[in-house]
Amino acid sequence: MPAHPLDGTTICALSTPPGRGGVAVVRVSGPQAWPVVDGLCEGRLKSCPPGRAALRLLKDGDKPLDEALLLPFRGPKSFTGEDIVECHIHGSPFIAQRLMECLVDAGCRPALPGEFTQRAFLHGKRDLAQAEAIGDLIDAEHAGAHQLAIQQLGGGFSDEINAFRKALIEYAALMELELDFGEEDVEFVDRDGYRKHVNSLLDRIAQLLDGFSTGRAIAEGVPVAILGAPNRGKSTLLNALLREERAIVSDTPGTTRDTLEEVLTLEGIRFRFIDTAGLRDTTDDIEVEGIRRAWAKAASARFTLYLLDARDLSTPEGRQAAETEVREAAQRLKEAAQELGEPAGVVLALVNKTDLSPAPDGWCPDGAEEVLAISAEERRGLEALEQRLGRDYRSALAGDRILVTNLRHREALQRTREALQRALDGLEAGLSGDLLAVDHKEALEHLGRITGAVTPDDLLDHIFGNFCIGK
Ligand SMILES: Nc1nc2c(ncn2[C@@H]2O[C@H](COP(=O)(O)OP(=O)(O)OP(=O)(O)O)[C@@H](O)[C@H]2O)c(=O)[nH]1
Ligand SMILES: [Mg+2]
Repeated sequence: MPAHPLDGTTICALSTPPGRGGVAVVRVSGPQAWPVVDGLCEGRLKSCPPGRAALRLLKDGDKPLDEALLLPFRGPKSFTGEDIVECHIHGSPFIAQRLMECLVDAGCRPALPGEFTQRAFLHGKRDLAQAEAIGDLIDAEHAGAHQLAIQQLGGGFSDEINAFRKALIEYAALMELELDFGEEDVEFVDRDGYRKHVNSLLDRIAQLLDGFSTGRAIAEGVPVAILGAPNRGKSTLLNALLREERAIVSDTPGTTRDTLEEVLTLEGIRFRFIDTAGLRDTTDDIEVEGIRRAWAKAASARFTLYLLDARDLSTPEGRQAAETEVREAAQRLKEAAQELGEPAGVVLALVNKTDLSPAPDGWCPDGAEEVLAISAEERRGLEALEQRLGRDYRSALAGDRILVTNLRHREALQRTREALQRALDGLEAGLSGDLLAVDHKEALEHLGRITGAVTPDDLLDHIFGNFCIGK
């Protein structure tokens, strides 16, 4: 069992990555933070004003350990809301380890993962969604993920959830009143007003849930599957996008046998390009499995680049065959996405090898949102392709739009929606206030879990257990 974060202990941790570096930071938080560090610098911390750095000699017994820059804070004006001393030491693994040992000998406890942030939450310095945003911020490896985390840290999402809750709490209070006056058959809740309010809330929740797949794709990398019959140039396209000879290219159909995934960041948006085995009828077991994987990857991708060979499109018959091919592929992907419970991705038809034959003018098969002419081999048309792929994601990030990226938040919103829907159904069915109140309260509880206004026991351990130690 992890120790309770507010058990009165003082915790310490190396907050910078282990190993050699210019500076390392050891953080100490809790009621004994000042006295313990004071003891290591011969009582010379006491005189430091909170929030001001001081250069002090830290001692290991009677031997000097390091010259350190100490940054003390007094709770509640600190990150955790408790007394904190940050010790900026020289980045030697030995000094960091020795300092940690001295702190533990003096009565501190090594912090659990995320425990500083957890204490910040428990002291009301951050709500849960903001605390989670700190974890996302640390994990952000590219501009898109960083921007989403910064936005959530700013508290816009929390403010909105709190506003939802506030209005629902007012209704809950009126429902309670109805219960108190149960015998007298009085209605305090204006049924029409309630219906309107809940409906507008449901609309907004639907918007937030719609944004989830976009937000998630930005945070994790937008999956883009490259699909099509053998020899159309799928692997050549992957290599051209990556500017690297990553996949094997040859004029033997069926060269690529398995899916191959590579990450590429284009103007701040991270993409995961997936090259796949050429689609064709075959009895070769390995190829059959490769093709199955190709469809599976495309089904959950946000984009499918469906490759065609420009030479096949020079005749009406060729174009017709391609139309059938693209339409059937798009239909299959749509059904597969439905089965996964995800929105279908966008299919773009890519007419490749336009260096050998021109792309037909104004031609767009059903099922494809757009046709782009390219030559993977000569790297032509790729800029337009990259622009098209990034367009929606860049605009999603550009506005103030709140994008939900956290699975936990999505689940809470879904449950809120279900409970509110039940409350509305009950209203239509003329259920009494007490029955309405059950679903209404459930909705409130699920909303409350997002910001931490409601926190079941295991929730916090689960969330903060995934954080880094020292944060
Ligand atoms: N002229 C021309 N040739 C291309 C172009 N793109 C690909 N090729 C050639 O087409 C052949 C097949 O290319 P690949 O990239 O291996 O095709 P693939 O779609 O990955 O094929 P499989 O892995 O078998 O499904 C190779 O000889 C490439 O050099 C292009 O834009 N123009
Ligand atoms: Mg290939």
